[in-house]
Amino acid sequence: MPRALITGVTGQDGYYLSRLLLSKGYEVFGLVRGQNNPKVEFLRAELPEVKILTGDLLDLSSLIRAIGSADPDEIYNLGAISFVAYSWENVHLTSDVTGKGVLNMLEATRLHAGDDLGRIRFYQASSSEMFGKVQHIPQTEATLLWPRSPYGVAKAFGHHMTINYRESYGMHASSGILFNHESPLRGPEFVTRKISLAVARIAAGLQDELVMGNLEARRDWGFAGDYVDAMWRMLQQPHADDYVISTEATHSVREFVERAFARVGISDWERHVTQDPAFFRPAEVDLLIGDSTKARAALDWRPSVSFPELVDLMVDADVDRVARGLV
Ligand code: GDR
Repeated sequence: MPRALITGVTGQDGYYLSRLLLSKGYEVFGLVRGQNNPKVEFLRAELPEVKILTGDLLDLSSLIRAIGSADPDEIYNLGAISFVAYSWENVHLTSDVTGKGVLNMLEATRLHAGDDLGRIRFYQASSSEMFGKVQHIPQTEATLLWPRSPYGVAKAFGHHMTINYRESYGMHASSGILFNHESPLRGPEFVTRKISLAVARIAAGLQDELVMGNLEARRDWGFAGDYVDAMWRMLQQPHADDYVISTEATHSVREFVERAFARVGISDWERHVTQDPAFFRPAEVDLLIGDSTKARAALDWRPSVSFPELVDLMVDADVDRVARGLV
């Protein structure tokens, strides 16, 4: 039975990846920080087979201990402070967790693997946010990184450190440059879930207004369930590498809002939407669209959920939650 260790297991991707690996017969270990994370209870209830270990990306010795007890064949480093807007307010913490945390995981993996460095396969969750002020459209693995947020800078550090461990030590360390990926499990601070939740509540008469930031930003949005499959495929390759994972379509936040309201039968959506400078960012990533040709060819991967399907499935899930009195 292959063994996998997932950091950030209580996040959206941690859930979908755990489910995927369990369905493939893996023994899955999930790293959580501390005792009081309410999302651990959700994971325990939904996927009780996942074995919970404690450790902190900031604490190298805790990571060495966790890797020692899981003794994994594959490590998926999904743990990070992942909300971009928050990263300006917590620059050092974001740099430490999202950036140096990757180094700690790579180092703990290297120390555990000993002489046989190729025996543990390592996945780093890199991000399209690293492209920032985009230098090429669409973005590929070779596009220059020009991050536009402390989060993006920290992810770029982790990305280059992963490549360096691969090249310096021969580790099987791959970096997935994942574009935005969403699901009904997305946290409500991210724009897609903020919209789907508000639209469901407005449709039910529970609230009247959706307060937004920049409606013109464009993103390449896919479904998280598809993207964790790409992570797994990367680690099944004979050689580690870097891959862009994207749908190759871009849409504005405005289009997301419009489609979400349409799903609940509201056409005069402007009546419900206002904008507040508080939700604008000090520096914006205006346009993301990924070229995932390499992943599609080498990993035989492609997304299965289109933009309108994604909006609809998220809105439907929140309409259902509202009907059940959960949100
Ligand atoms: P992003 O995701 O920063 O792309 O990072 P987010 O959903 O937060 O923002 C997307 C775009 O929407 C604009 N926007 C708003 N965003 C939020 N959160 N709230 C608003 O009210 C709002 N109004 C407009 C933003 O300005 C932005 O342009 C996500 C995260 O999952 C990262 O961890 C990941 O690395 C990248 O995707 C790929």
